[in-house]
Amino acid sequence: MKVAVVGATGLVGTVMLKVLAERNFPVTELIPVASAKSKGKEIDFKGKKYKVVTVDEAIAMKPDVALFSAGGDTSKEQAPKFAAVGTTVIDNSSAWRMDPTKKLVVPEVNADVLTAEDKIIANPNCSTIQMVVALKPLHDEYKIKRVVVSTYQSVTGTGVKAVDQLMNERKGIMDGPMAYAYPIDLNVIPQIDVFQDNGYTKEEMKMILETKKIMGDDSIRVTATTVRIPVMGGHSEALNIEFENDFDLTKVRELLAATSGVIVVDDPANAKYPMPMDAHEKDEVFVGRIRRDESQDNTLNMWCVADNLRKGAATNAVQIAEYLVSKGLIG
Ligand code: 2RA
Repeated sequence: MKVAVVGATGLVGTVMLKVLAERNFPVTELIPVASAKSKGKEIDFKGKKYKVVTVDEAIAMKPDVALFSAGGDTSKEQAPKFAAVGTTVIDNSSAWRMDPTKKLVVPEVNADVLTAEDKIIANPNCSTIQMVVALKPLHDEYKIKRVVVSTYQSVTGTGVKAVDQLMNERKGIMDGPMAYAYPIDLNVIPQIDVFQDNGYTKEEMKMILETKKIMGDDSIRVTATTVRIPVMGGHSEALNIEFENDFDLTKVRELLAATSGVIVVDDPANAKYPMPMDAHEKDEVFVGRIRRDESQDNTLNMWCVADNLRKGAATNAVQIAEYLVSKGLIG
């Protein structure tokens, strides 16, 4: 299968290549795509060298599938051109997520919405992906009324410039290039992306709106506070989940443990709970600190951690492609 990775030299694009190789996705020809300034740059994929090409060159090569992580503007402009030559696009930007004609997919939750007609498929926001993987089995069993989520997000979600800012600040270099308005080392920033008129940031609105679409249930009420923290390994989230019905804690743990893509790490007596350093470079969603909210009936508290570059972006996109192949919808 001819596979293009658009944004192949970026943080997520690099992980997409790694995941494609690790999962032995049936790539017969890789087409690494980046901006003109990276044209000709050599990419090593499964022991073979490939040269970076431009978007126009990649379109002319008519890939079977194109994984995009190149920003919303590039996706808006270029994804339809790939689709027009028969390519199935799986886009990691926010460009298409809330488009009513496009599917927004986390395979463990709603892969069944996909059809052969879907030529541009949206990969959800990283902080949304890990949350809905954990919510899905509980929603199916107890029906979720409302979710209150607070996030603790890795600087890798912003990109290389943010990682460099953190590493510089940790070395005492406080006048280097800034990805954020403030120092991030020894600090937290309660703003991810820009503020909307309602006082919420775009990141918070993504979690609120994307969750409803992926879960296929507009009745689920969500509110979010998203926070940037000086961490590398992944995003962490504190979830407070109110159900229509009461639940049994043992059954909750069993449901989560039985869910594909979820690992329960929940042994507080022995200080066992999920942490970014354990989730880093893994593809699962790790849940722990599972406990009843004693302040409100039918309500659960839970802690959820995942590598935002992997399950939160690259791996989810590759899993969508794998699903399409397995159902004969591409290739
Ligand atoms: C972030 N979820 O963490 C956003 C985009 N990756 O910055």
